[in-house]
Amino acid sequence: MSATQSDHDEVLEGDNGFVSIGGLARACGLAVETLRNWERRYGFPMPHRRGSGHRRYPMSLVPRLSLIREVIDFGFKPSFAVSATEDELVTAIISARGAAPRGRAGEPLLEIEDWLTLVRSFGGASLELKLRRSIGRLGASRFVLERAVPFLDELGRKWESGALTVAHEHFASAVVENVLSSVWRPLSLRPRGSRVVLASFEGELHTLGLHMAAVLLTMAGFEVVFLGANTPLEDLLLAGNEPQVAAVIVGFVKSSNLETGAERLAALRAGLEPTRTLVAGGDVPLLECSGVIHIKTMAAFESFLPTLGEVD
Ligand code: B12
Repeated sequence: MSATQSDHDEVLEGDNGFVSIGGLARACGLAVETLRNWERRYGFPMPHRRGSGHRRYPMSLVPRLSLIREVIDFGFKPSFAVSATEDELVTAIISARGAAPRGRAGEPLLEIEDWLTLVRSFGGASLELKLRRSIGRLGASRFVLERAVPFLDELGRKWESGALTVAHEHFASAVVENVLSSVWRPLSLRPRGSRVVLASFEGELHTLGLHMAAVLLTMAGFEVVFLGANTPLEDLLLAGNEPQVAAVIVGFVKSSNLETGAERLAALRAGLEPTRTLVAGGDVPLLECSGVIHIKTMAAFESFLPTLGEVD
């Protein structure tokens, strides 16, 4: 448990890094009443008290309380979750999700939980800094595969369940997009190989998968021509038939219109030079289309890259 608990009756001078019980409850997705109950029953989280008697909590409690809430959401008892160590909480979440941990058990989970805490408080600068540090530590490809994908997945789950709002989701995706493009854009200026065009079809606004693909492509030496979201078919054909283009890659997500998607893929294939590889990326039930390679995951995409044309 946190060391700050020992001096809980200290009268605090300022609010720097401290929040009210309501603020803490909002930041970790718990009810105010729950926090009061746990304080009575388990002695955690124990607040500092202001002169007025109001409770004040350090923000550093948020990641641990968020893990506790998640463990309880998976059906574990509060008596276990509140007194468990961080490792026990992480293990409980991993086993409940049935997910295989990578590297040191729970490390990605804790890191992602920390980022989600920053998303809840719209901590843009700190979130960006932490994502960049993670890239520095893991390298860009591993960051994409082992952090960015599960982070956005968790963000989507929390958005779907109402634990995070549209504002949080927009905010987080803008930060991720900025960080990813700041990795791949400079690399794309010094290509060692052919060009690859990336886009999604008209009506499709999800582009983070394309940015992740751009990171993997530029790390492998390709030059990326990024057309992004909402691209009309004729523009894709124009860019895709330019010289030096090895491939055109179209991204799909669960909400994409797959019927028009399949039609447009067929039209794109028919209009592209036969030498251009055409890839449909995304874990969606796309109809098979001759001459189109469907790649469902980022990990599979990374394995596919060496076949995409020689880059020294
Ligand atoms: C960020 C986001 C947005 C942002 C996008 C911002 C941006 N710049 O991209 C904005 C706010 C625009 C948005 C809008 C909407 N969204 Co949205 N969004 C998301 C979120 C949180 C992340 C999506 C994402 O980019 N993930 C990163 C990618 C890489 O992960 P992934 O999609 O799981 O992809 C995996 C594979 O498919 C594959 N892959 C994906 N793309 C590619 C590309 C290539 C080349 C390759 C090889 C592989 C590949 O790799 C990934 C893992 O290996 C998801 C939640 C989620 N869990 O996915 C919802 C989600 C996709 N959105 C959803 C919805 C409903 C919408 C809206 C319709 C909401 C609305 N009512 O307006 C609109 C649609 C707008 C439109 N016309 O396209 C739903 C779709 C549900 C469904 N089954 O239909 C989701 C799943 C959220 C949810 N759980 O409800 N969204």
